[in-house]
Amino acid sequence: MFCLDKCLQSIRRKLGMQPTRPRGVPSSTAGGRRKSVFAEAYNPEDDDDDDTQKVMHPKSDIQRARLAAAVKNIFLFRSLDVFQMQEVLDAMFERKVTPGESVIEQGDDGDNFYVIESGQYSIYVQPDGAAAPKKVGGYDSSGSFGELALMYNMPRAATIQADTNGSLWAMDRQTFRRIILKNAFKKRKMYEKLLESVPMLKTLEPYERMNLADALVPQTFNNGEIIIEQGDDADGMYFVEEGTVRIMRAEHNQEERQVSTVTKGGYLGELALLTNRPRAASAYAVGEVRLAFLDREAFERLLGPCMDVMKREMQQYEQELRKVFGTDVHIDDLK
Ligand code: 1OR
Repeated sequence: MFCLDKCLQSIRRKLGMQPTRPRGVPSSTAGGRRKSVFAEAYNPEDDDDDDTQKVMHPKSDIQRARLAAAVKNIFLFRSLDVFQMQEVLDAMFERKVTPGESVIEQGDDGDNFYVIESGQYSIYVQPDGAAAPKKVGGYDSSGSFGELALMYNMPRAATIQADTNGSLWAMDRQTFRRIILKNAFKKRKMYEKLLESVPMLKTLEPYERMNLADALVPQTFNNGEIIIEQGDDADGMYFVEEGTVRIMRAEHNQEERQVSTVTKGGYLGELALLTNRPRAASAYAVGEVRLAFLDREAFERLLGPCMDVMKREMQQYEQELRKVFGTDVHIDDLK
């Protein structure tokens, strides 16, 4: 069982959100519309798929192909099995937007979740007491939004406005909660502690850390197993959830030597992504190791704010390498 109410309240607090009100009680009136907040508690254990009416929006083959392409890189869809994916695609419907159109208004109740097929969108947030909304970001032809209100039963946290013509795929609240929420909630809970314990990720907003949790994939390795092989092309990076990883490097085809170890809260595999070079060292599990894998595309999309920290830490690698190999080793020359 999840400690659900407590968990949700703590997540809302971290996001700086208002607490939920009982059903039907009006919430803030940003945007001038009447709003109420649904306060039904979510309990994944109570979910029963069988007696729920499945939503079906018929689509042409072309529309279906466009939709499948749009959802391909959506992190929240990653842990769905083929049947769940089928149901989700059936339930989604297209919404065309024009410049200036407001898709979501901060403070409203959550109705749909949206996946972007095309178009540019701005994100505005008006903090409590602020005179006007402030632009905090945007989307360009990809990504998704509108999950927070549906996930945590709170009013819309931001306003999303279309800046150009565009096409969105929407999913109703019930389908989102029945299929997507169950998986995503477990994952966000599972990775919440890990992501809070990684010092580098302190530079991320709580909201950005949650997106990161959606993108992570759990992996386990047994004692001695190779995680990364020196010279390989890089496909992603890892965060250490549990256990120790030994980093070994061979200079000029000689025997491997240990250059460092990485433990809980640390990370590895980012260097090749940052330098666009092959793996500079190998990594082995010491005992059983639990890792969270982040692929290259998600790394580029989500870890922008951490780049400076990672680059600073790269210089430490040079010092470690010099200690082990005694030569003047530069990260940029590593092969
Ligand atoms: P929602 O259902 O609350 C508005 O409806 C959506 O905007 C929200 O779900 C998110 O999908 C999306 N903080 C909160 N919501 C955001 C943010 C955001 N960015 C996009 N959304 N912040 C921007 C972080 C870069 C934090 C601002 C302090």
